[in-house]
Amino acid sequence: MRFLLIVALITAGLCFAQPPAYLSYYYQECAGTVIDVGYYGAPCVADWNGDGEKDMVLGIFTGGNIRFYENENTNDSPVFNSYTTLKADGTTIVLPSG
Ligand SMILES: [Ca+2]
Repeated sequence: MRFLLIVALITAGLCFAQPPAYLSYYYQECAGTVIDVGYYGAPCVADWNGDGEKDMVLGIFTGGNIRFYENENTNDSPVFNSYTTLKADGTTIVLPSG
């Protein structure tokens, strides 16, 4: 009985599952210039400073720094004009790579 229930759930999932929808990509800019950190950039979007607008925190493989880009516009149309490098106790955070 349990086996039939599992088969029925899988079958229903296959029949009604929708294919994933992907948005097209775009290049994010900062002060009118495309942000290019080389290989293995690791972006994360979150309201970092608590003002209600989603910012971007970007880990950079080369050098191991972490940049903070404050969103100066809305969540639907973010604008980044500068960045700061994250620090801990006044010292720039450097993450080792490799
Ligand atoms: Ca914010």
